[in-house]
Amino acid sequence: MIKEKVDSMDRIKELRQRIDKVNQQILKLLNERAQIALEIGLEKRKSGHAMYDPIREKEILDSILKENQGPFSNEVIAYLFKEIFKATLALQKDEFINNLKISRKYQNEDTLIKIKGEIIGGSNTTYIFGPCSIESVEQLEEVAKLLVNKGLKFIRGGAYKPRTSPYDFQGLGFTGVKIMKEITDKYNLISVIEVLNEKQLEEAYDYIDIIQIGSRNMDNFSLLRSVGQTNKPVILKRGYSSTIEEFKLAAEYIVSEGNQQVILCERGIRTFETATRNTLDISAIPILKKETHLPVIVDVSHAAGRKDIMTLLAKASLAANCNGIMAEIHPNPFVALSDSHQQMNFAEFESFYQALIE
Ligand SMILES: [Mn+2]
Repeated sequence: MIKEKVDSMDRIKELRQRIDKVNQQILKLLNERAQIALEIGLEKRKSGHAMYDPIREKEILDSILKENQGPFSNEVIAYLFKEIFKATLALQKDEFINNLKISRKYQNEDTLIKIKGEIIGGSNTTYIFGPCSIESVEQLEEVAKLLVNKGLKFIRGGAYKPRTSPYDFQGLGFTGVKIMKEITDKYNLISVIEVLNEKQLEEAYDYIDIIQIGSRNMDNFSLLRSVGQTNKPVILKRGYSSTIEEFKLAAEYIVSEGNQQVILCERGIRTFETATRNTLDISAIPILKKETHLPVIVDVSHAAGRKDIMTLLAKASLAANCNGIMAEIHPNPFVALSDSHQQMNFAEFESFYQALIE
């Protein structure tokens, strides 16, 4: 009896050792398979083939099941292999995303953008305020004085306005750019101006400090490539109907051309909600910060489209670890030529800004 027990124990021990060995082999083969799949993925991407090929997957599965002699049933084998296929596809995707130049895996340290003695990114909080549109020297100068009084360095203002209707005010164009240059020179400020196309980029380039690519142009890939070939920082706004991955790939367009000075700007996305102009995607902030090394700022004006909740949205964004806040202010929003309802007047701005810095 005792002898039998000892024999059985020995037998189990021996079988377990064989299992251990087979596990090692499966592990090795799984990773060998994954490695080959990664190479296939790379070739597919280069040649423009789709990553997921259901017909090929079915062919593989059929040929495997044909060879199946059990004891596992075909159903179980099919299930196990489908899990392997799924994991492989996810791996191919991860590998691609992690190899992007904007990826945190590609570069672990935060990208710091240095401009006129200021640093955007890292542990810095950057505040960028100004009118929706530049309307006159007087208007922009009033805003500039307010900012200088607060020790703020950045001023935004639209010269080329992407408006929903072609009959709305389209901005002062190059005249607006020159007004901005005059004011930033006079008050030693740093300007942010949006350009909508290559022609405007060329025309305005020497006059502006930071180039903005607006939400409607996030997937204007030729414009992205063009700003990627410049030497100036770029604020890239998220397309209002773009996923985080599409947003990251748009930034990659710029960085892939050699310009790493990209600031990502979350500005709300279009959802079914109508209480706000857009829905501010707070979760995009920690995700972008985690997955990329680029600074992330938040435009609270366009996200909400209403002033009454702007302070709390900005606070929430800062709590989510963003690198800066952008908002629209105007000396007299009632008569503003664009976005009049969402721009803060100076009194509103006072309490807004105070709430953020205290
Ligand atoms: Mn605006």
